[in-house]
Amino acid sequence: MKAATAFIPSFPINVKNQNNTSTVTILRMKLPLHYNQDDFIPAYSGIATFMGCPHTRNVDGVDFAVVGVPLDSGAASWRSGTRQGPRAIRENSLQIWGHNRHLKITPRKEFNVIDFGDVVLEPISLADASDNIAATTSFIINSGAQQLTLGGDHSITYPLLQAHAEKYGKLAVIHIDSHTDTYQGLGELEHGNPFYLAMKDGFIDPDAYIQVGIRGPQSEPDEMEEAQSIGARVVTIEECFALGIPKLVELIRQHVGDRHVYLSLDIDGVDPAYAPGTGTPEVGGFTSYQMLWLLRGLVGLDIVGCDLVEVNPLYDAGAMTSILAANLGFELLCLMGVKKRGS
Ligand SMILES: [Mn+2]
Repeated sequence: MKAATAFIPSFPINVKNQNNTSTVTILRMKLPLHYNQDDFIPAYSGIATFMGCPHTRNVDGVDFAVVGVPLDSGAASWRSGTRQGPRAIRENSLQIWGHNRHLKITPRKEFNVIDFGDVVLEPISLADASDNIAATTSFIINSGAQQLTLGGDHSITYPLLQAHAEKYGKLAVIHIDSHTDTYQGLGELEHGNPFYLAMKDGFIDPDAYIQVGIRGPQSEPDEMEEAQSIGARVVTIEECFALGIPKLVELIRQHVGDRHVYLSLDIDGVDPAYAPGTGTPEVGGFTSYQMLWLLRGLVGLDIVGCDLVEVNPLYDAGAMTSILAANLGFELLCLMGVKKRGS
């Protein structure tokens, strides 16, 4: 578990001019960023990877791989644009210097963390896109790395669960969202039914699936019952706020226990006052501060993989949603890091 290999040449560099007659020395910044001793460039400079992690497809010896899935499912129900999500999150992650004071971890210092880049997708075939997401994820996690996936709309969680269930067996799932995404009448995979299909296909342990933050006008009166009928413990936003974050965290922890957990975070679980850049915003949700503490409260759980979906930069304001998403992604990385470290 040593720091990732440099992708920036060592400094100082001597550069010859065209006639090979003289050299100029390029100096580096005096302090490294992102806890990477090779990362001597300003955060606003260079090509944006998640938290400045080296971009590589080589997963040998990698502890954590950040993977983008730039996808709008064809049946996106309202505002499309989540295909722009991974790039916006990466760009706004560069200000995250690297140490988590609350979880007491510095992931890039303690682990080999890479930005794998994006899954290669077929935009005109959701089925092909889904297959590619599952295959790429299997390639990464079967190497021993754990994956943090940046979406993309919520349809991507189906192949992500598929790949993780192939490795770990039926998964406990913590699903933070304003919508149940267990709609049964939609037919083929899209962003309203990934958890229904994943449950039907045996990827989720029905005794350990919890939905957190559910709210909004419903399309049918029995939406909650529909989710409950496949085993979901539906925690509405009213119940979340009545409990408060510490007791909510306790409820979630008890529901998943010591099983392998997959955590899926839809940014629309956060109130659109804090995260307007999303496809189907629902008012009356978590604040960004509550969401940070909800995640931190899950420390110690055996979280084997995570995704953060539905960021839509086209409807963002001042990049506030992407900045929040980048920070939530950092918290997810830290949760997995603390578990992997052993405390
Ligand atoms: Mn969702």
